[in-house]
Amino acid sequence: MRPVVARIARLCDDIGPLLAADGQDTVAAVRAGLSEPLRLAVVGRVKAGKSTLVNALVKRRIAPTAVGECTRTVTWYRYGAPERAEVELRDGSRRDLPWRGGRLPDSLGVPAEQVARVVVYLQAAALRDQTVIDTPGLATLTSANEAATRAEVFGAGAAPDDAEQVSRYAAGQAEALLFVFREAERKDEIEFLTQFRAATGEIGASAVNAVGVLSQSDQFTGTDPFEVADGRAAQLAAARAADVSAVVAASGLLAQAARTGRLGEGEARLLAGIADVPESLLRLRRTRPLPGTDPAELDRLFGLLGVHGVHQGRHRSARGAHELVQWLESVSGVAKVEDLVRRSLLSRAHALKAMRALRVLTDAANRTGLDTGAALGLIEQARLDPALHPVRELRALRHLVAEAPVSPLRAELERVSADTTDQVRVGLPASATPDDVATAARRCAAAAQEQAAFAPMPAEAEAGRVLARSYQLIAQRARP
Ligand SMILES: Nc1nc2c(ncn2[C@@H]2O[C@H](COP(=O)(O)OP(=O)(O)OP(=O)(O)O)[C@@H](O)[C@H]2O)c(=O)[nH]1
Ligand SMILES: [Mg+2]
Repeated sequence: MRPVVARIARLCDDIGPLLAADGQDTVAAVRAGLSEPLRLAVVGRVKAGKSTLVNALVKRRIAPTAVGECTRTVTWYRYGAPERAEVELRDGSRRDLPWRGGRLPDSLGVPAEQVARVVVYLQAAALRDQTVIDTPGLATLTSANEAATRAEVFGAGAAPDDAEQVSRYAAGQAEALLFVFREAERKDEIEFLTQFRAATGEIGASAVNAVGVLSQSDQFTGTDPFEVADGRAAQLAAARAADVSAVVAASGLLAQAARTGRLGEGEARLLAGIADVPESLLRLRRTRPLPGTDPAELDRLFGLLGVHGVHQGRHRSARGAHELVQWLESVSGVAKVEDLVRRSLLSRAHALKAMRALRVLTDAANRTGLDTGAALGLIEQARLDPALHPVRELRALRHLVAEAPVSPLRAELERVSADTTDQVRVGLPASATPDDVATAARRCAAAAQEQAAFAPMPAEAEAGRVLARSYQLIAQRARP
């Protein structure tokens, strides 16, 4: 166990006896969650393309993307064997769901208001280091069912008399967020983030725990829709720098088609066969069927690939399914999404887990403390422990990005707070000796201290102080 996580585990053990029974349940759940993969919630407005993207990331066509009950519930995709699905009810009980052909059933067999979430266990490589949480699309952030989604994902926003529910699900929530935007310019997409932030406050999205995807990039207009989408994604990232660390454009649909094994040689042949048909005739295919092609098969292809995917994919199919799938994978941008998640979120998984755990434990102490003062005292003690320094780094980074986004300290703090080696943290090659590391770390600490002293903004001063401490700790680790 990493020191940061081990320290939280010890805090859980110490604090449990000071809380009432439901607080103890919360603590037990937090402790159990420490050894699990990072929980990444995929959130966004209704029909943004969340579930399609989840399928692409998990490489299974499992998340329902049409209509049906399952698109209205929170679904967790976790690593596990045997592959199965269960529904967890609000009273805490669980029921197995029928699991035929690796698909979720259309109906959950229980009234929707009793359902807390669906949990699907898959042996998918992508789930080894992240649990992906697909959420129902939010139209606005005001209505009651959306408050329930918020409570499930963040433990925030539930009515105060709902304390029991909050505590039960407090343990079951996200540690990182992936926002899915459908269009860059739409006011309600932008407002969504702002409202989301207001509704979730301190614990909501920030540049340390959230990334963005501008989805459906195949649908943008222009000779190269993907290029247009990339430009919009960059604008969106600049405008929302405090809410998400970056935004990349992607087509979940094309990625899903490439990765979920439904494109074979038959499909490639069909596409290659219509390579020379004018687009105008393809559009009229329903009223004027194309000679030699099965209209139902063609429709199915349009469903799998969308209009742009079919039009362009026709010219990438002559050499068979392999060529087509490779093209889809590369234009879909899904690898950029994975890379962003890895760099910005998975690389900080332990600190993100600790950050959320501290918040949940503080909540539990305030709400259920038998001796609240003593419980809060233990939390304070833990916060000051050098083992929890990674959490202070994340806090400082969050403040810095919000208040002084172009500060030169940002890149430094990002590098130091990432899950990497002390050599990299102090800017040395992997071959550097402990002595080299200690010397460099002391030099960096002095520089950071000086920056803190002369910083014009409070967030920069904080960043400088925290960095100085980070370097001191590195020096101590190198030469105890
Ligand atoms: N062309 C295109 N269509 C997409 C893409 N992603 C999703 N869609 C379509 O958009 C519709 C909604 O997709 P979902 O993935 O279900 O969206 P969602 O955000 O999960 O929707 P809710 O959960 O109902 O809010 C489906 O018909 C998808 O096929 C994409 O990248 N390109
Ligand atoms: Mg969905």
